[in-house]
Amino acid sequence: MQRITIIDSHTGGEPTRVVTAGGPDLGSGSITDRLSRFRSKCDRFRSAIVNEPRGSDSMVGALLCEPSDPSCAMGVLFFNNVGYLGMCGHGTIGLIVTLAHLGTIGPGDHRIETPVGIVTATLHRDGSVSVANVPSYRFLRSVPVEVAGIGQIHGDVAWGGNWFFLVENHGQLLDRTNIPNLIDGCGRIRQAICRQGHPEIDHVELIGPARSVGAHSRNFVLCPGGAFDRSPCGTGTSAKLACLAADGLLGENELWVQEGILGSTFTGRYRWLDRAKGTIAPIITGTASIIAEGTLLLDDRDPFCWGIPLLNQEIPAT
Ligand code: PYC
Repeated sequence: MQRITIIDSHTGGEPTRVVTAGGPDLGSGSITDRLSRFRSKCDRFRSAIVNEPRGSDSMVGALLCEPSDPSCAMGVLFFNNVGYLGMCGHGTIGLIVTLAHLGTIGPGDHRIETPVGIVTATLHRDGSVSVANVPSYRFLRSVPVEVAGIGQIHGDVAWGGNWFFLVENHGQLLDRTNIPNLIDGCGRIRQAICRQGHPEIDHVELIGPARSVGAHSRNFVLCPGGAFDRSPCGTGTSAKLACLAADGLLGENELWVQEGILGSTFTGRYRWLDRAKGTIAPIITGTASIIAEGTLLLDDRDPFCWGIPLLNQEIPAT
């Protein structure tokens, strides 16, 4: 019987499961070396930790590792029901709140190595967390895509630590009662944009008007494994900020309150890194709540010991 200790939290409704002991030993080397070892040699641990029967399609796992960059306090690998995420904004907020809960860290800045770059997470005295994310940018503006059952739509391709296709003219109601249609529509959009030569896009983000006072827009984000983000998506909000900056619709350090499909919010702002190239440094602020402490038991005699993956989903190429 193998034992893996975990702490679960949620960030605006989106779950994060931090492995605190018993995870796979990924050896040494760069964080990308360890990610490739996780993927090629220990992938069944990923599935066992986040998939049913111990987890769910929306669960994001976080495995801490020694940073290879000595300026970082830790390294982290994020994973989900079908594979690995370059970065995860809600997961970083959940990780920091988890480490504060354990007493491992206190208020202040914490540099964290991820496979797509270093981020700095600041734990504030009120318990909220700001994540200075990796450099983000819009790659393509208003790309036309012919989507089966929907017709032609236009969207922006942008990087915020993961690849996003952001769509405004989708004609869908961004309401939780419409979630099955939103999942179906975003799945079709992702298929169409991937077939059109952008297989790197693993998240689709629909944008619409905000509902709550003080928010600037609402989104719905479909994640690579077919689950939707319950939070406003930290990397998706970073991609959105890059598009707003490129269009001149949001100034440096102006606040942007992004609402997710459940109404929970992240507050974003940015500063320019390279105005000519359209590259920004986004900062996303949110809160997380601890919801469980536990031990996962892995018994090889259990036919579902290594989780029940969604068989119809492709593993993204991250
Ligand atoms: O918050 O960046 C995020 C995220 C990515 C996938 C799920 N959440």
